[in-house]
Amino acid sequence: RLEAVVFDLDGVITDTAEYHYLAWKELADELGIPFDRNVNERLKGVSRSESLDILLEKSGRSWTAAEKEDLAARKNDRYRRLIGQLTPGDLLPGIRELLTALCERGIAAGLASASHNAPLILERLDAGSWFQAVADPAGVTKGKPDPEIFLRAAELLGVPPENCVGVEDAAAGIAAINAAGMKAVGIGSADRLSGTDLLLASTAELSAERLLALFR
Ligand code: G16
Ligand code: MG
Repeated sequence: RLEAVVFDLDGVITDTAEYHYLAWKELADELGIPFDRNVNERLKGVSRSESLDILLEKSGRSWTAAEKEDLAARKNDRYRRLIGQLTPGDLLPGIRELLTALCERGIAAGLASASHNAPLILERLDAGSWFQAVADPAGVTKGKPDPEIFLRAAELLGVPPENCVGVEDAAAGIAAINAAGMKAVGIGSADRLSGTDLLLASTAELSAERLLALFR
């Protein structure tokens, strides 16, 4: 029985990847490190510190923990300034309709994002009231593909994972949903995402009916 839907944020609720890219790019340019949208693809769903490690791979030197902390903080300041521009119009297609339909049917919604900025983003999107639980990545020790953040969201919702659907746009996220024992809905194409119970090209194709059908 479908009791709850647990969503990824970036790439599912809204598209913050471009803002992450712009903020990382400005830092990379300052440091003289090559960085482009292809490298940015590797940062999707990956934590801030792991993203920095990927960016610094091409720097040809090693960095102390304190230096890395400073660089990550600089990127985050820029990123937060950029996401300040988000408005409810930046919800991805079909998301408002889906969240409204779930709410009407008494199906809970939870968030399982690696982003420490998720509360600010939900506020900017005016989407906070739709979510009964937002898992805090600060309290999670292992990132996706580990199931921890999805399990944490289900626990906060008080729903067993087998009665949840997880929605993700990244391969590591689909792996995390499967490892959590939830039904996995992928947003994207089959060449990037495998192991989904339902694969949709875009969030516009999501509907409460389609998610309910996974349990029939
Ligand atoms: C998101 C993005 C990642 C980002 C991560 C951490 O994950 O996809 O690119 O590095 O959050 O974000 P922050 O620096 O804001 O803590 P998700 O899980 O929402 O796809
Ligand atoms: Mg994502």
